[in-house]
Amino acid sequence: MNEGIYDQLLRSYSSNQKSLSILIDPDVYSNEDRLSQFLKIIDGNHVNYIFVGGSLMKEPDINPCIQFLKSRTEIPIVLFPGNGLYLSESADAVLFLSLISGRNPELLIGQHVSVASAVKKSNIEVIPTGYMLIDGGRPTSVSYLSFTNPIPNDKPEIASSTAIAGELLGMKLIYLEAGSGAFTPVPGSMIQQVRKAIDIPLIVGGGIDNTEKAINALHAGADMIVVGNKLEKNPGFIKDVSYVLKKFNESLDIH
Ligand code: 1GP
Repeated sequence: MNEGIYDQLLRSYSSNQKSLSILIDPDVYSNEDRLSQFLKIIDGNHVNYIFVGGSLMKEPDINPCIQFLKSRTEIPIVLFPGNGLYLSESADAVLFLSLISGRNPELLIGQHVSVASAVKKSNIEVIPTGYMLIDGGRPTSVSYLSFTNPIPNDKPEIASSTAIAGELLGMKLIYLEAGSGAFTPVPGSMIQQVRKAIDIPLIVGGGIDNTEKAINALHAGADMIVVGNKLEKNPGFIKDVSYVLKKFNESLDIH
């Protein structure tokens, strides 16, 4: 039997091997030409996962996008739904996100109930994920659309307690999110504290738009970093960030 995505994540976590995911918004990469350009850009670089998702889903049928990607790349495709309403069985896994930093019942459990039967019936691997929004220095699409307050970025103890609660509730991943295009990414001190507090893999994303920020997140203990926006503006960034990741893993003696 093939190793599932979560097994891969656990394996990397146990061997302290860091991963890089690229987030693409299907509303931006909305046709085969754009998707082909994207695949050309990442080709030859070290990318572990492609996350697909966005806050506004203008095109609710993401099947064509996922199927196209699956036909052109071996990189696992993971759904990162901005809302609970889209699913593609062609993807390798879906992050079943509960926005545990917020107190909006729809995003804690409500939308999950609406899609639960369909998700359960599908063959897709489901990864329960505690999703935590951290103040990134300005309102982002996620904070606006989710009707939730992000955790202040100078309150690492709130973040770590929230992450522990997520783990105790059975979540298999914790995702610290500063929001796409955040001015400031999740601070290293917060990543460090959350990392120490939990025993499950930790994903960090939002506002990672230069190599220094990527290195900071990795040093602080992120098991995976996610980069989106910056690549839309500067595709060349993929080389820099994937090089940083490779060097980081090599420095930990992992090749
Ligand atoms: C994924 O929202 C992020 O967690 C992506 O953020 O677009 O700022 O890289 P950026």
